[in-house]
Amino acid sequence: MSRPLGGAAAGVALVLLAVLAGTVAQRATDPPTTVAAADVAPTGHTTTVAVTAKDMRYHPDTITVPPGDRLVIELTNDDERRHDLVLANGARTGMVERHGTARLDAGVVGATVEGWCSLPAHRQAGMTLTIVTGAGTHMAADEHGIETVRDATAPTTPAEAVHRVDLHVKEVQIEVAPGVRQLMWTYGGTVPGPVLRGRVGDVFEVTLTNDGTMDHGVDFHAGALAPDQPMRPIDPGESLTYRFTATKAGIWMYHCSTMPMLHHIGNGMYGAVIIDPPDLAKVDHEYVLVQSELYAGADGQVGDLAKMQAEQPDAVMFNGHPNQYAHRPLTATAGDRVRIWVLDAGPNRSSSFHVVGAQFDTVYLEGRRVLGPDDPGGAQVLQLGPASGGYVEAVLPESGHYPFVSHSMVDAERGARGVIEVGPAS
Ligand SMILES: [Cu+2]
Repeated sequence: MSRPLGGAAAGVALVLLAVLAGTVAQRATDPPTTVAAADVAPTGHTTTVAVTAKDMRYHPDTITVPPGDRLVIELTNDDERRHDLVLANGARTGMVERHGTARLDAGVVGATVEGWCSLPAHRQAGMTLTIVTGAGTHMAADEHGIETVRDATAPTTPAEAVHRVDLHVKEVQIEVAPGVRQLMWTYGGTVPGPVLRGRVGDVFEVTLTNDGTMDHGVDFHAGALAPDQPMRPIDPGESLTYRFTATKAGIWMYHCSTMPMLHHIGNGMYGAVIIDPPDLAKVDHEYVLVQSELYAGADGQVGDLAKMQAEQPDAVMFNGHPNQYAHRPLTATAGDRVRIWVLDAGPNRSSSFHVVGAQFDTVYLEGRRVLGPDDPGGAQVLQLGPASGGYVEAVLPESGHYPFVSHSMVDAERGARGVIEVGPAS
């Protein structure tokens, strides 16, 4: 009945590896990142789980199986199109017609197994499923698998010309991916930190207070000044005032200024400041996406500096959680003009931001509009290096699901992807 402690610990490690190494991506050919099924003693039990395919999702999309159990998945396709389910261990249902059912024998499960729909683009649109081993059968995770989804809606530009901002450094436990908690260093308790917004000429008076346990600081790219005093690291319990005038438009990064910055940025200390260009038009929907990488340390601990140095992210993500908008899409209506601000916080990876099915007619890159609706050409990506940003606009022509990704596909598979769900025009 009870399992040895080692087994329980391994279970935790499996969950961690599962979600991070394979949120999306594990190819069947990948070397196993977890113990092989053969390493687990079969229990002789079979766990049977009903999974429904609907709206380009599997419900549930995370299944927990006691290690050593045989898993059988009974798949019902309640969608208006064909789907299948393929597992990284080679098991597959074959094509399931609309309103059809299929039974998949996943075998004895001793390690994490990723699954997906093999129809073109379905996996990218969010049809993924993760089987993890652990106590209990049906994991209580809700549909999106993590506790919170960050609202990607851009804040409106406040009327005032002086922005007084209280920014507290907090070292907090965050569920960065389903079942994976990390001790993140944050501005204000979230990763990324709050999105600040103003106009050219505005003054930002930021009071930074260090509520953490080690020294931290801040560097706002949105203002030009001598770094010596405002960017100095401060001890726990200390505060400083960082005052800058936003003289230039753009989406600017802010981040911790304490060495090694790779570790402080890599562990969550970054955010965006939007300074509106003077001629910025109103659009139907305006979103902000901050791309960054996750380098997970041990469960509940800080990020792994060695992985950051080796540039081996466990996940690449928008607004702090891999895949969050694949499961909780951004929304728009057919014919709407959508503007998406994108900042690449890195710390290491570039972004090649693309919306599947859309063509950008407007591109604003690092302080300059490089493409507008009157130009005969269009753009397919917003190309960003670490610590650069801009925005794109597109009119989404008809209702449907438009995935967005970093088109560096390895990063899309690591979690830098989401969906814009476009409803019909009324
Ligand atoms: Cu810091």
